Amino acid sequence: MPQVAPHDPFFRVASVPAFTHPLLAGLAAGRYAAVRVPGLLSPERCEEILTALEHRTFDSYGKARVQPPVMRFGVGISDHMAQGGVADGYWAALEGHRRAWRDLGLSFDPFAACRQALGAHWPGGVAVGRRGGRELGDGVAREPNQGFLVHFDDASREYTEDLLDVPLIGQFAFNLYLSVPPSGGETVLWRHRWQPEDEAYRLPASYGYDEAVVRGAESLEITPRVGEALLIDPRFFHAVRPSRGARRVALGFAVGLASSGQLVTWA
Ligand SMILES: O=C(O)CCC(=O)C(=O)O
Ligand SMILES: [Fe+2]
Repeated sequence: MPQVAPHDPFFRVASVPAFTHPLLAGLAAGRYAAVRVPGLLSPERCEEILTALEHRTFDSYGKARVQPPVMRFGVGISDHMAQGGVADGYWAALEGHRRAWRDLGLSFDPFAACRQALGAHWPGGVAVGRRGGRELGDGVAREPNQGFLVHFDDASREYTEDLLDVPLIGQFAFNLYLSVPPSGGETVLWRHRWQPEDEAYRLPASYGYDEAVVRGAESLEITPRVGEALLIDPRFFHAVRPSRGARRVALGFAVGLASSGQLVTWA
């Protein structure tokens, strides 16, 4: 008899018209690995942002840590981590970030629109997270044309103390795709969470791991569409495959489920 790989019925993707209360609760509880909402932003709104970004200079994430390079427009907190906390430079950089996004002259606030859709049905609502009373970054536009290595995101492990003023009881990663390539650019998730033995696979000084870290684990692959929002549980190891033929640009931010019941975002 041929061997059929066992499948976890909860390691699945929901594709739905809206971020409903049960689906967000299900994602936090581990009954889903990801939730996709096609058409969260209209093609016109995506195009408006892309056109505004077209002639802007993107920065790259810290070159030592992020190889192959990932470009971004806006400030991300991962470049400002210091001794398990947040470096002062983050707050200074955020002022430039707010100016840069304001100077795009968009007819709407794209991160506010994403937050609104994310929290529309969530009883506790959604807000940009705070640290020491100060509001964190609202999001970045990211361009991982050469992909993201296999990695996971977990603020509870990355920071010594609570990152935000409210403790988190769950975490998600939010992406809204503005431009996708005709081939490549898939987001891959593995049903594997970090365990101490995995450190043997960490690439030196990098955010990423050798792909052997997820060998044998069940996986699922998502091909993003323009205007679609994807919410994943980022504690599952995940990666983005290299793009071919066009830019892969997404709005992104981290989402925490606070112990207060509110959803809080940061970047
Ligand atoms: O671009 C994506 O689809 C996922 C990027 C990622 O690693 C994240 O959002 O944590
Ligand atoms: Fe990630």
